[in-house]
Amino acid sequence: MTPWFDPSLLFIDGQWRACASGETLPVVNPSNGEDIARIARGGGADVDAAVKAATAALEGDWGAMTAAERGRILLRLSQLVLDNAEALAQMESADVGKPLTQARGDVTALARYCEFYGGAADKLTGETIPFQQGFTVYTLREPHGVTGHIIPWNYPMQIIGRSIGAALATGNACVLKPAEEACLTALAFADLARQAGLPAGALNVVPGLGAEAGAALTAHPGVRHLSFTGSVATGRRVQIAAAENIVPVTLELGGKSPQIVFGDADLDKALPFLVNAGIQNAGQTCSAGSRILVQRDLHDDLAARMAEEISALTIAPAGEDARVGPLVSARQKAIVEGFLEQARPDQILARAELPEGLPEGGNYVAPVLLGNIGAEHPLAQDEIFGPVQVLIPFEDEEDAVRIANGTKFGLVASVWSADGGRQMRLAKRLKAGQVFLNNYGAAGGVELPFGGVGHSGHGREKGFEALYAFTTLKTVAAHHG
Ligand code: TXE
Repeated sequence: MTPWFDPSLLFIDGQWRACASGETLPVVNPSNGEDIARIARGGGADVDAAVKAATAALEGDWGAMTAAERGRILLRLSQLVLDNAEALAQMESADVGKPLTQARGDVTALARYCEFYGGAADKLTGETIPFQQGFTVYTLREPHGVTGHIIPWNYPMQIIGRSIGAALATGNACVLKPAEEACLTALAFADLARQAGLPAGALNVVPGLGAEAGAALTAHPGVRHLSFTGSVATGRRVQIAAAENIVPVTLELGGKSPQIVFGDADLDKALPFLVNAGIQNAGQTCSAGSRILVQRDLHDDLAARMAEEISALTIAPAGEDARVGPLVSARQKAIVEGFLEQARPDQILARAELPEGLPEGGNYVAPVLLGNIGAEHPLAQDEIFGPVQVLIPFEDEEDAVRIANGTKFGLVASVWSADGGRQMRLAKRLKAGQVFLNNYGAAGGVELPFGGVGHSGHGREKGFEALYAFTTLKTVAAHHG
């Protein structure tokens, strides 16, 4: 895996350059702990240069483009992502420890975001508003200006696609701060955007630490919108920084999402989803289905069937493309293991086994199913962000809704039941930004608005909805008598 660009550089104003401090950070392969590259340790001066370049782009070629021209660039970018699919997948897999098949899925999603937003760019319209005699009133959807994007390490390409795709389609100029654990595909994406004809300054990428480059971006007065995906604690800081500059902010902060299984569910159909929603990307998924709520009569049967599935999971270095790879970092592994230390032996219902011969320095955690745990316990309340699910019994519909809604989060939820009326009732009552009926995740659904309530955040990304988030509405009232 050797990138075709120099990953130790920043991408600002359409050019590769060293960061102001000249310092770099290591890129560690999570599968074996080996250093595979260096990235720039960007800081305040670099963020400032990136915001200036973005501002200039808005005043220059980029700002002068029509919506259709912006759309065409995104469509070309989509094709370039597909042309480089295998290189991107290998790069991501080595960088964040994602099994290859899952990394390939992320590439496909990135291309699809560029395609969706490329196609949508010239479909976003304002409206005319009936008003008093002598007036014509209409609305204009305008870009915010310079937008700041702080991206986590769990699905870098997908989150870049949904955030940058929508921002560029609507004519914003972007400054992207990828997570320090996952910068390679962000830089590759910037280079492909350049090849697609994106004018200099419309997309700038400043790798670096959260407390340095990230904080500088959120505090910069030239940034007019912030979008952030990550932890609740950092999201809170981002929102406080946004408040200082009075800018809108979109926050996606993860969850503890319930998958609710009623006694009449089609278990054969549900089972693969129930397990996969917990172990995909080694459980490092904002919308992981980490709480499985099961109607009491079905509890033991489901526990046994899940245990069987979990013990059959394959675990290997990312390049070997098993079902489960390593966690992204030694730090994330320590967080997950810290949670698991809270579980008593009788609360571990099932655990996969780590195979012999895994590389010493890799961050492997065997998937676990927990049970015999009260719904209020931290293991059933907190986002663990590893391959850990908890099975919780419920009595009836009312009880299921109470437990499902009983965390501070509200990102997604699923209902497994044959009863159509119950599906509709729960779809309304569940506290979540997305509800899935007899499925989970809808394969990522680029077209489907996504975001949370409560501590899962606010604002919506994906689908057409993101185009509203990345624009501001101007009302024009013309008096012509
Ligand atoms: O997140 P952070 P971390 C959750 C998950 C995980 C925990 C910790 O529970 O265990 O967060 O992960 C940047 N100003 N999620 O520490 O800190 C940082 O550089 C501005 C859920 O990695 O939130 C990175 O780019 N930016 C989540 C991004 O914020 C700052 C995905 C995310 O890092 C900053 C990831 C600051 N002061 C973790 N500090 C999801 N919703 O999917 C850090 N950053």
